[in-house]
Amino acid sequence: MSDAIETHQTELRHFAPSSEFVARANVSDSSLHDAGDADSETYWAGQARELLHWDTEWSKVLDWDPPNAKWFVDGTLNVTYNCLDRHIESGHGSQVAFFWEGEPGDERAITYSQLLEDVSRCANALKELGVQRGDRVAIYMGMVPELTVAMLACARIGAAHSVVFGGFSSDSLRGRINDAEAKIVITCDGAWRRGGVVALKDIVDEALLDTPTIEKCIVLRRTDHGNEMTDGRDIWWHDLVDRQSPECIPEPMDAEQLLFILYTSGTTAKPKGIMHTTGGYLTGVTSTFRSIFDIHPDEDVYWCTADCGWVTGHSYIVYGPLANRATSVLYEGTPDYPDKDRFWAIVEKYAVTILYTAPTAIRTFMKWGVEYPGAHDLTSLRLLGSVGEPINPEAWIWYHDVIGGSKTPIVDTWWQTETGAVMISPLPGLTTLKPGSATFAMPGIGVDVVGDDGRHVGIPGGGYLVLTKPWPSMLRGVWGDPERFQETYWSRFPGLYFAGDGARYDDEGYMWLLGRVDDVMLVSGHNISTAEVESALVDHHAVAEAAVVGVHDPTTGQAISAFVVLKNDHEPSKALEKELRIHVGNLIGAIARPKSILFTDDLPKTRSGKIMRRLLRNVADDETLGDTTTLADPGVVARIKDRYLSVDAEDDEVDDLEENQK
Ligand code: 6R9
Repeated sequence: MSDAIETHQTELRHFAPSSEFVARANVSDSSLHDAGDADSETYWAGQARELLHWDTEWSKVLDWDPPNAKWFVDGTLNVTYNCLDRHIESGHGSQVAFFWEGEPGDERAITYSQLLEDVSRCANALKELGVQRGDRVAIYMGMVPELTVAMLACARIGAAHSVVFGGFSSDSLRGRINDAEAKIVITCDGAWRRGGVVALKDIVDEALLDTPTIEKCIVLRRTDHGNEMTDGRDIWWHDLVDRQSPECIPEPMDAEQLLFILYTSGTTAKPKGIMHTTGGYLTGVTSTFRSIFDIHPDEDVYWCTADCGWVTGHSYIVYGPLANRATSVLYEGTPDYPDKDRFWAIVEKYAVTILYTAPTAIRTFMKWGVEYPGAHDLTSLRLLGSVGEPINPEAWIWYHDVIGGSKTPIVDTWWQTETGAVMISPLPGLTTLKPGSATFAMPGIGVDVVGDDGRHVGIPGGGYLVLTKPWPSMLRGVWGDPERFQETYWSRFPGLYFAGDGARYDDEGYMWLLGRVDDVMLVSGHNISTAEVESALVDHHAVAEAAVVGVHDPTTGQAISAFVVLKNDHEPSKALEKELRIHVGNLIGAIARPKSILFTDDLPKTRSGKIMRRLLRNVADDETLGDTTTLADPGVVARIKDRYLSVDAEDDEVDDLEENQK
């Protein structure tokens, strides 16, 4: 037991950092916060200069023409030089960058020198295929080291990657490829999942039936289960990449060169291509990784359990850790294969010191029971992290006590695909923690909670979370849709970035995140828009109308509950329910399959025809209905409620954690 101070103030336990942790922490005083508060531009310029190598210094730190920002104007740098070459030049080429653990149990230790060679080969291969600076490359792979290699290879030559999570359907992949007008797609023949094969290449083949911009498809052999190769289009990774030179000059890129596009769900059915650029993004992730995860590159083994298909994988598996010369674990598979102790076996095997995972995973582990972590030596762990959704105090305490042996700080990190890097988090050697609170803004970041009028709500007080100043890793826009960028993030409160989350200050000014305030659901921490699932349901020939809401779920945070009106010639049935769930899974991906479907004869709508999702949410959460006076047909909710209560909501096999974890 450490000397963590535990008090019982306002019913909440406070956890101050132990003196042992403070003694060796990268950040143990308020100097970063003070510098960030004093002048955020100077602060970020200092971080950029101190933590990164620039080929050309910038002429101006920030060019801010709201909502458009340019950071480090005229500065040039190469992301992969910063992530790889410079560590080798400083004598750390033989340090392991990734301990990779395949799901079937195979393993590889990849040093910084090897990683640089692999990245250079892949970069040369892309060049051979005609990929140039500014081109887009789609990546659709499982969690194999070559996924990080492919991302870094793009960065080395100034092509933008668009990683599409391997759980998405062929339609979703096609939509993203076409939106970004990608030239190349890189994939695997298959991915291992619970001992079985997900035939990724077959999904790609289907997507590529209608993707006019794709010229080539590079296929990594992973599962070797046999797949079709299309002449002239498909090339095996081993035929193309392995024969390339292991040297590729890291050319300087403009600080505002597009580094990647990553799609995220919004309030309409069409996902948004969030754009991130080179200099500001790398500054943001490098700086936050160092201070939040307290990385000591010669001692720590860091493991972020996310998939590279999500932003957490981009920022805190690839770019932040590598820029800091971290040694990381990369795991291919699910937490319950071959058994429910796989994560803890990995922590023990690699003596992981820092673990970063999601509340949905933690709640699943709680459900599975303490015997699984209990069977392993977890004493190497010294710091735990959480991301993706609010972590409930009960899960926080379990994580702290059972996984962290009651001695590890927990950094609850709030951020978004759009913010690129963490915006709100404790600094583990400085901040006194409260279970369930993400605590305070990061140094140099302006955060506030405002009311409907856009004004600070006061302390204590609740309202909408906003960011008040531009920050280096901020999104530079929505690919191909500047209006949507303005409309979604910058129009609700003029001059402020609207995050779409509710939040409150407690009486000590700690921040508590309350989940989304818009029509975006958070399922296992992933954004899924109600509109996206509704349009997938309506796409089915039997469906006339559909409304979808996120309802509270003890494991996944929210679960998707669908209300469906069938066309006249169709009857509700269990078989149809199943068919609809499969249909949604096929169109979007398994993560978007509704957990429950209720057939109804009508939906609650306002007189202007807007579906009142709030009422459906109340029905699904079994709460009181509140004000129904604006309904066109007030009786409809009561009828739905009667039906809802009489139907045994089938507890189906929605893949809550396994494939969707961030
Ligand atoms: C990094 C990531 C963003 C949304 C965000 C919020 C929720 C993320 C959170 C959290 C409470 C945290 N969220 N971290 N809510 N506490 N520590 O998750 O990006 O996939 O874009 O999701 O996730 O609602 O707005 P992304």
